[in-house]
Amino acid sequence: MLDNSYLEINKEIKLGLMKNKPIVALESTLISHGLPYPENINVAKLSIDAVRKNGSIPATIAIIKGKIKIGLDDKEINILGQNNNVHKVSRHNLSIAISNKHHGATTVASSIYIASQLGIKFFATGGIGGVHLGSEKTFDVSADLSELSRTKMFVVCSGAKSILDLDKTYEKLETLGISRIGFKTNYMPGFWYYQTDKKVDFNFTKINNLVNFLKIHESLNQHSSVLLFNPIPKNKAIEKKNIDKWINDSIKKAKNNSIEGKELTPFLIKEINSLSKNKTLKANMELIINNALLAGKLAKNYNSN
Ligand code: PSU
Ligand code: MN
Repeated sequence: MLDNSYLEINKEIKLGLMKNKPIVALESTLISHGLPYPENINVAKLSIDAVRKNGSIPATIAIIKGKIKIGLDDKEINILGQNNNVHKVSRHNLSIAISNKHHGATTVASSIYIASQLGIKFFATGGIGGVHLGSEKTFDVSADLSELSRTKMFVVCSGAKSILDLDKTYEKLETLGISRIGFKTNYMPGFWYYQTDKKVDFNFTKINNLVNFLKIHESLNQHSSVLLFNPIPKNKAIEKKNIDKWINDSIKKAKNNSIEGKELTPFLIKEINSLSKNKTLKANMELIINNALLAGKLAKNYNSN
């Protein structure tokens, strides 16, 4: 269990956990390192509203002055959105952030680790991390994947981020025992674009059937998370061929500037937002909020079934 002395859970969530209310955890790296200011603050608040709108309790996770916070107030969201000293915190540097009393934005990996320790079942993000292009040389594979295989969460996302090697990411998910479930899609989504050519393990078209499946996964006591793919709405999606060009150009720039490790994902996203004249930024915002909505709905249904 997590040591209480490093943990601050807000009242509503604490009560919700005690009374077994539906709760959806949200991450904070997308606030501090995935989206620019002030869009990041808007998305953080709109995702919270989206979870609430569908009858669940939102639980955004972050580290503020070395404390793990579950449920953030406006002041804390502002710190994450505006302060330049917010570290990107995954599993490998979680304890470091706490011992140095840093501000930290938690990635999918560290957020689901913390959420699952607390008994929260549902989580929403935009796109998960995965296997990077050129990983055969760099070995750069997001800790999101290994963490998904160690936790038991239901994770709503629009696939893995388009900048990644999505074919390899898809295979790696299977290797790690992580179910790739579509909600109203036969193919794994491509984050900013509607779909890849990778088939989902199953496509559920009805919330009730999906919730029944999640209950079965839970009762089999499989110690791995389920990925629930919710594609970006078709009319908001960007064409893959446009995205591919922006990705190639931004990867070249990253190489020329020796950007690697945890800086790589935020750098590429920022570059592509600028190359696309913020079309990707708009798409990113849409899909994050759309995923929070679905997670809120699923958590609520899961609890009342
Ligand atoms: N989803 C988004 N934008 C983001 C991220 C997800 O729409 O910025 C973040 C998540 O926090 C994810 C992280 O865990 O990017 C992956 O980073 P890396 O590739 O360094 O593991
Ligand atoms: Mn990485």
